[in-house]
Amino acid sequence: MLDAPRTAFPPSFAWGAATSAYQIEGAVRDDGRGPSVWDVFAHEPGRIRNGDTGDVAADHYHRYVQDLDLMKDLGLQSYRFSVSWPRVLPTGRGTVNAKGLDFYKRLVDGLLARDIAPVATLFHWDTPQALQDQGGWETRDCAKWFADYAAVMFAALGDRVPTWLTLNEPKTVVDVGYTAGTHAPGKRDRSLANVVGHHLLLGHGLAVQALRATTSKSRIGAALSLSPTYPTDASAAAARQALVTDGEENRRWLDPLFKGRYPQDWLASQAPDAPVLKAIRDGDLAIISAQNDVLGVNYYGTTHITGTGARVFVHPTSQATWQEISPDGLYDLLTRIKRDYGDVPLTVTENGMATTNPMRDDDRITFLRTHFAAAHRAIQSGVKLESFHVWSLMDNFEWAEGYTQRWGLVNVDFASQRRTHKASADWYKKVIATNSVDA
Ligand code: GCO
Repeated sequence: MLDAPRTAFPPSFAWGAATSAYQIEGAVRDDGRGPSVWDVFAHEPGRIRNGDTGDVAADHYHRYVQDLDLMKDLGLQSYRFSVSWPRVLPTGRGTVNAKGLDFYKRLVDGLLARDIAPVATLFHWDTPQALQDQGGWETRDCAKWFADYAAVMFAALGDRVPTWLTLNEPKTVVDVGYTAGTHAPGKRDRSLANVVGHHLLLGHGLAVQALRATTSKSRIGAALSLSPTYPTDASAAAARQALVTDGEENRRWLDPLFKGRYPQDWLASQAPDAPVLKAIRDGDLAIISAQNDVLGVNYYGTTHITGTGARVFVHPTSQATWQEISPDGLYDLLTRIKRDYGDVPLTVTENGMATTNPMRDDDRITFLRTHFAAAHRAIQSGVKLESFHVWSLMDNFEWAEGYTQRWGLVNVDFASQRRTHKASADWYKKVIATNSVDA
């Protein structure tokens, strides 16, 4: 039997996978690491499903060499990880913890030795608890503290990490950490949340400045979670409501970064005395919109909005019930970014699904195949998409869901810490080896 025809990607395209520090590292008290908001939050009763924590997670801190070999075996060309801020700076600022920093030096060296490009995220939600005790991102100072930490990382690894990402999904911190309260730090205050959102963006801008102040030739940008938003019908009301949601989901993050302003309709929707309006100071947006070299796109699915502003699902979901699976949405999103925000080089920094099939995850294969095909169509349409990182390399601590949702290409048996390729890992290995996807 002949093999199915395959869709070839450009020769320079890089295939990767993504993880984040708190979700995989464990070793939360090793070698002088300080606590983050997630350590504290996960240990509060009732916060995480089954009382799970990231104390051990996938024990990657101790098993990183084995994990590097796993990546090499898959053929990964790019690996997106995050740095635990309190591992490097146990109280968030001041004295550097050499042992913590050394872990990331060894990780990066190990990647480079295996010809895997490191993509380092500086903030994947694990604010040092010592800074949270002083208000964390609620205070404007946190943007500066973050840039100082970023400068430490650039001094240590600036040249060896070709791509830096400042923030991962500021939207999730705002919507889930500060509004729904189901992520750390577990607050429920929308007006405070929006202040946090502004300070996160300011931290991004100051970190970009910090990189430019070094001799590093590395590139830098942010990783945003974006969701194309559609009205459910042709009515004017649905169009209006979808625009409001698009403002929250997408434009309030993209416009400051790429246009140097918040969307007018989003600003107008804030109460006249909303604290965020005072938090935005003269000059902030110039800092926030300083030229980005790259944009990381975390894409999980679409959002459909009715004329009354309700979200409805018109496509299937996954075990993660917030996820509406639509590969076409990825095409729409990538082409929209090019159309509305210019030709910034893009990387998919996360895309994947949770499945309940621990090993024979054919649903994940279908998911990835169709999303890779959508990415390919976007490239054909002229989008500068350079690389794709599957979320996730391996099963890990899925935040409030603990270990109940498995997002990995590689299965982790959390009792023995044994790693085993799922069907999707073997399938992805062939994608990478052939730089093509079976149609
Ligand atoms: C994200 C999170 C990941 C999640 C993944 C699945 O950036 O959304 O970075 O940490 O695990 O999205 O929910």
